[in-house]
Amino acid sequence: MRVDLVTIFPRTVEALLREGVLARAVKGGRVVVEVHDLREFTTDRHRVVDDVPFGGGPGMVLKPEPVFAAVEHIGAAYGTPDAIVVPSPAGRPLTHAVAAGLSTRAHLVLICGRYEGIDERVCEGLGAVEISIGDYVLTGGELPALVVLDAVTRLVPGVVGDQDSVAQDSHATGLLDHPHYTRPAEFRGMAVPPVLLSGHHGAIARWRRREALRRTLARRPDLIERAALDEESKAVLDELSSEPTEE
Ligand code: J9T
Repeated sequence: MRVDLVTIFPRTVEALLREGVLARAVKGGRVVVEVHDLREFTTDRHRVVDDVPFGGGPGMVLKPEPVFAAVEHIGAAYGTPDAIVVPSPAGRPLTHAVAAGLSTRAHLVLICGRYEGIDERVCEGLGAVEISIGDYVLTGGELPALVVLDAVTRLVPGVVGDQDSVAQDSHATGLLDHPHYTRPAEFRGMAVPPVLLSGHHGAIARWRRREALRRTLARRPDLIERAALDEESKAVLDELSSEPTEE
């Protein structure tokens, strides 16, 4: 996968890309990321990338010309991208399904906005899709662009060593993940649930499913409504619904 990221903070983004799983993916050669400085695509002496909004109001809007120039430069050098993503609080929510869809594309462009927003003609004229990482506003598109990049690249085969762990993650299954424990078996008076020490794989699998359902019911009941549950999970859920909740 090739990812071109356009930002007015190329050095900050590059520093963040040098660490962690993302860095390993990049080093392993499965994902190639190039960071582009939006100001390089301005034509005026002051390298201005924003302007006041038509119609008035607070804040500044990212101008369309440098963004189009950056995307055209990327297209000329590396071919037309398969998707152009603009992180925006007004976008469609980033979900596992959205990340999985993007992870099958060979070439992505991420455009980081600042200010109040990006001129609407970027999305209209470039066919860019706006994606939100949650119901809150940030000061810039760099962190959400890296969130999108992280969520997408870890689904690219070979980026995360153990694909089984990726398949069982929270949200990949449609439910929140069950709790995890490691040694010691008792820590500061808190014991690991005995079933996990039993070596009984069937019982462990049932406990994990029950705890995943318990958490999802308590924290994200909206996910329960959408999850495709088998009959056994539905029966467990009925039991849990009549138990007092702790969370
Ligand atoms: C400037 O970008 C944002 O504030 C942003 C982007 C993506 N998702 C959000 N929830 C916010």
